[in-house]
Amino acid sequence: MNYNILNKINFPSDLRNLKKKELKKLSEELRQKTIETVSKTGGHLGAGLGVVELTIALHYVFNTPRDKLIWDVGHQAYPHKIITGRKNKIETLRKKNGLYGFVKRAESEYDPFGTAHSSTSVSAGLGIKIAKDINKDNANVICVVGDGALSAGLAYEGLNNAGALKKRLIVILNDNKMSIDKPVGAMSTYLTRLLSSKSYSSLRNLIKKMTKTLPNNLSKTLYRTEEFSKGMLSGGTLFEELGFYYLGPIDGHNVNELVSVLENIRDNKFNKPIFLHCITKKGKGYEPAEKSDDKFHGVEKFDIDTGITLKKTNQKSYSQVFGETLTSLAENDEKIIAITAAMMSGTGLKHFNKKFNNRFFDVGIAEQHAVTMAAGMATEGFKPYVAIYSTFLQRAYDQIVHDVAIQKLPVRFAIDRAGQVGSDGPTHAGSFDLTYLTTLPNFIVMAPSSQSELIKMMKTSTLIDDFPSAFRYPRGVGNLEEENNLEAIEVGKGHILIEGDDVAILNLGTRLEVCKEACKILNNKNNIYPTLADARFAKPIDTSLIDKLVENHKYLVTIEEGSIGGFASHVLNYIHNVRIKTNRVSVKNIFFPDKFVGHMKPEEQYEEIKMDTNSIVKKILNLYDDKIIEIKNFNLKKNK
Ligand SMILES: Cc1ncc(C[n+]2csc(CCOP(=O)(O)OP(=O)(O)O)c2C)c(N)n1
Repeated sequence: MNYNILNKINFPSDLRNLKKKELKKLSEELRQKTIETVSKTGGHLGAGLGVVELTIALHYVFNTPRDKLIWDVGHQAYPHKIITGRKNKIETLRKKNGLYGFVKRAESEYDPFGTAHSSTSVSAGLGIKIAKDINKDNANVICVVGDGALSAGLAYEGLNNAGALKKRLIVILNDNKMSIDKPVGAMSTYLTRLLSSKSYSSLRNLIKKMTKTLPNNLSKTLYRTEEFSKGMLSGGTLFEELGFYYLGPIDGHNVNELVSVLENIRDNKFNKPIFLHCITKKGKGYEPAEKSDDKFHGVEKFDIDTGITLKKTNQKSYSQVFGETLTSLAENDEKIIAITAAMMSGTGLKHFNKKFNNRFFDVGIAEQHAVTMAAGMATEGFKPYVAIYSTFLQRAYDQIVHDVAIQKLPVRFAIDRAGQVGSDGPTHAGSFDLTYLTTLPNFIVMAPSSQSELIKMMKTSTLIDDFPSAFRYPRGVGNLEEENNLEAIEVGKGHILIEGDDVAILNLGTRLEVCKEACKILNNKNNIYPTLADARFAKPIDTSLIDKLVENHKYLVTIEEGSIGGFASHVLNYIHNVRIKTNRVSVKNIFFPDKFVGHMKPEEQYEEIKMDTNSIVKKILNLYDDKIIEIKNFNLKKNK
């Protein structure tokens, strides 16, 4: 495609020089540019394609960056990035040092608030609006929120407060009738009802209602516009009850109509928040996306003509292994229930849903509710498995503490995307769950070092009926060695894999392979033979294993895929505060650094934070430092 118009647009100020009639053509070009970009970079596509017209209309009408525009989740913001000064960098999306795949304040003045976790936009926008009011700055604040994001409690907290405060906040509902999978819940049904509402046809009454409701000349202006005659206002009682002016539903792909409506909103001095309901299509304008089940929500690089993913692997992902194993376990245990918070496909639960639909619950983007609901089920003797990504589980921390841990309820947490997650970057990294879970009394926390270990831990978790338990596993694929081994392991016990000399590596999680490689290098190049142990449990820690490692080694190195305060802290606490007396060992803890790690490939991230094979080798050699020769002599007892 020739980007005749898009070539002239670098910033919204360029866009505002266009004639209205050029906007439709620009929409086509921007849509094509977005498809072309994501086919090369991978990332989120469907959501961006659904807001192309809205993006253009918003920047055309509002005075961004002075007016503040907040994209909820931020995964739909690629078209926004292209027309806000980042067109030339757009192919660096999600790559090391490139553009972020969500919205990041540091990236552009057009991004007033960072987003990636959903449903934050209304609260953030309201905060900005309140601050602007205090500063007597009348800039507009616009939040664009999806229908999926409206399943989260946080969105209502924001709407509720905005209505009460009567702030002139503009909330645009991007209603595409999709979350990642099909949206769930009563709100979703309500929005569908609004759309098919009979009041659509009784326009006269609506006009009357609007004339009464809206201040000054807004209703009159709207009345005149073409889009209004198609039925601007068709009810929206719930949002009106919350204190908003509700407008819509309108066609979110008719860019000229959008412009007229937004101009009306911009130019009228309404004295309470406004809620504009736009109907859009996820994946709009790209046939493979429109036809696919998930509307190309998140994709790898693909061939534009066919929409077929370029990168294929035969290996199973950890999520897949989790989903398949839970399905097998559920076959013999009718108490098992699976719960997801809007991530059925992402957590590998599609198959479980098909097979045990009555024991599968997708609660929508509602992590807090998922956890407390699971706690309720556990009181009735069920075995709820709450499958949530590490990063999203952060939102449910109070529920984990108050509803689960204090009551010692046997909720099982399947924590996906633990550790670094690659191109989704710091907003999605699973860095903290080891820390925030192991600090809780009554919790059992496991971290498999392989997919076979994950299966064993899942079997183990079915037997843990007196405590809450969690197992955390990474994004990506693994080598599944023992597919059907549903053998439980002993709670709180690790095991030694390689017996060695004076340095012991106590690994938790999937860095084990890297540790094995590091051992080989140390063996072959440095004549150092570490002991290598797999801790399996971050809580309770295996104190007899630690005793053994402490007593027989000069150095103990712990490794985990998480932040400070997790597994290592418990090991150190045991050595220094419980054992106290026999402490001859020097301990080195390897965990995530005290910084948010940027987006790049996972292997690049582990290299950057010095948890790759070579860095681990170096760290172990550094322990020996200049005493290496002395230690080698000291260790003659070993016969490697
Ligand atoms: C707290 C939280 N949970 C889960 C997700 C994963 N997630 C990203 S987008 C999305 C669907 C959002 O649906 P919607 O708001 O309708 O936007 P759409 O993708 O349809 O444009 C989900 C569940 C998230 N970003 N944040």
